Amino acid sequence: MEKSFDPNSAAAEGSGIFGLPFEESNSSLIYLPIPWEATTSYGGGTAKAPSAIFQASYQVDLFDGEVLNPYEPGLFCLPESKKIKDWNKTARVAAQKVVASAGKTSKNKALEQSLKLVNSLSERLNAEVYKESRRILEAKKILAVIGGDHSTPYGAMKAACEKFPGLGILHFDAHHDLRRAYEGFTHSHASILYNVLENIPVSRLVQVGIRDFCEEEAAYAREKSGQVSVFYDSQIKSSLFSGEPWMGIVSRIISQLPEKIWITFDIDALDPKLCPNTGTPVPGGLDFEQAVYLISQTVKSGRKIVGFDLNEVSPGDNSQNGEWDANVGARLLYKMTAWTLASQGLRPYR
Ligand SMILES: [Mn+2]
Repeated sequence: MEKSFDPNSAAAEGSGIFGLPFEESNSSLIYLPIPWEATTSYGGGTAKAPSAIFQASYQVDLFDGEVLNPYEPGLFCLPESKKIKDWNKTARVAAQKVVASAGKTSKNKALEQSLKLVNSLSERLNAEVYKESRRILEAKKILAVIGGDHSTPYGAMKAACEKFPGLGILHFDAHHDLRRAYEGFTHSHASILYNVLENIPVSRLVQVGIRDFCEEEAAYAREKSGQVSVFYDSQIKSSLFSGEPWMGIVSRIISQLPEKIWITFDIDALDPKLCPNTGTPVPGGLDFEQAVYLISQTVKSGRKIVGFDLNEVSPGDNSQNGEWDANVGARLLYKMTAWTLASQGLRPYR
């Protein structure tokens, strides 16, 4: 770390994420930003999340009351890929046409072409994220993806599962994301965990906060009950309302997790007061401290977080209150970073 760096002062103009002075080479944890929202079906803006979170990260204080100086092992955010930005633009225009047709693309040549284009660009994106993720993991660094919509971390989970066989997924979300090819898009944000379960040999999927889903997704989760555990928001709330402490619910959730985990965090798992501009907000959900407590207890149980992603943060289309979403996103990113480093023995905690 540079001698001039002072963790107590405001972030210097032009400094790295969280106002830090690190380079990729001297960082233990690398953020991979993916400005992609091709298949977003409702509110947009999540492609702008990586840069909005980066800006908002300057406001996050580096001191953490639980994990000692989480920034010390070095945190670095890669620049956004121009290529991915271009793919996103092209895919988004094509996807809008398909979405407008409400999935009725068959027998319409132009729409079929648009759908094909979106699906092939999604595959290219997945390959690119996978390649970058492997590069980071092979350099023995910790990987964290900043989306983008929820389809973005697919390649990262694939790479992480190859490196850490038996990997389990801890999934925060308002949605199951178990749809098969939502609106015709093979790699829809609403299909990410379906695609993971079908194609990546994860040992467990534990979903938390789920409260907006279709019958088919719930049935699929039940079919896979040997591998998938769901903690629906309604069940969580009814346990809380009848007096079970959050600590008890948390330990039931953790008991479903294997030793090594990837966290995939859709910001809409949280109460929408914390993410008003996210693409598909749903009333209810977790509070910030409940989510962080679950993550911290997971680490204290001895489990290891090998990497994580944060997705569906949206600064919104008008900048009026979009800064708030990015602010919450940056704070959650820092908390997940802190506990990931703690779980790997890189930082002491209490
Ligand atoms: Mn999701």
